[in-house]
Amino acid sequence: MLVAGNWKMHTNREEAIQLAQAVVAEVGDPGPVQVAVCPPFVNLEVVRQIVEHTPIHLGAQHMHEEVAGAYTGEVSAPMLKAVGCRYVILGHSERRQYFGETDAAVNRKIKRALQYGLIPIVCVGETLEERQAGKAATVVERQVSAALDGVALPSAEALVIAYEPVWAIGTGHTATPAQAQEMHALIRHLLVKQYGEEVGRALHILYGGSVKPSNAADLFAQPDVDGGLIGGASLKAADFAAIVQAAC
Ligand code: G2H
Repeated sequence: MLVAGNWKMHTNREEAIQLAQAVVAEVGDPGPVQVAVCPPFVNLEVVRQIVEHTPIHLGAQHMHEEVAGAYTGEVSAPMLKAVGCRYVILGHSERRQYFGETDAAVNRKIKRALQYGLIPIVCVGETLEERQAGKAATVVERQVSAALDGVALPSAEALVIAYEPVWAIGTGHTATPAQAQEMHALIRHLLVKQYGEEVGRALHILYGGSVKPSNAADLFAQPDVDGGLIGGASLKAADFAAIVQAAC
């Protein structure tokens, strides 16, 4: 199980310090559950100082596919690695929607992240329009296949998929456990096809989209749901800790 908090564009420096300290205190020892927080770039360093030597891992929300160069405003895989990141979220629907991130770009970023020993948390998910048109499975299948095209994995721990239906993100409308399981099973099938039974079954598939303490346990109880990518609820340490607890 893996529970990762995506802080998005929230927390100034002081708020990030306080939230990270509270997460460390509230989560305590999560046992076998892996836990990560993904603050904004500018707060990675202060959060690293708080979470290092604790069970909480550090992740970033985005990265550029090139290693260095004239890309104003961007941050690269070796930079994230050097600041202590273990994870990097790639292809979040907000990046796809507002910043034009394509399946092909996500694919290149995954390869770069793996090259630098970062674990990509690769987000996929359909929009409401696509779901209503009966295209949810086709869209997710396309996103997963394109993202993983030519991607070799050294182990099942090297990469994570997050299924985040766009209609459930920050809207309060969570997918039902059955809806989540249906899509996770499809993703599992694709992973097994590409990486074989052992790795395909062991890869983590997270659910994301309005996960809260009240719905986490039911979602995590689904056979192919291996944890969650948590947005809004990760900004309250007690809620985040309760969600981690639901994964234990
Ligand atoms: C989906 C999720 C975290 P929220 O974006 O990635 O956000 O939990 O606020 O829906």
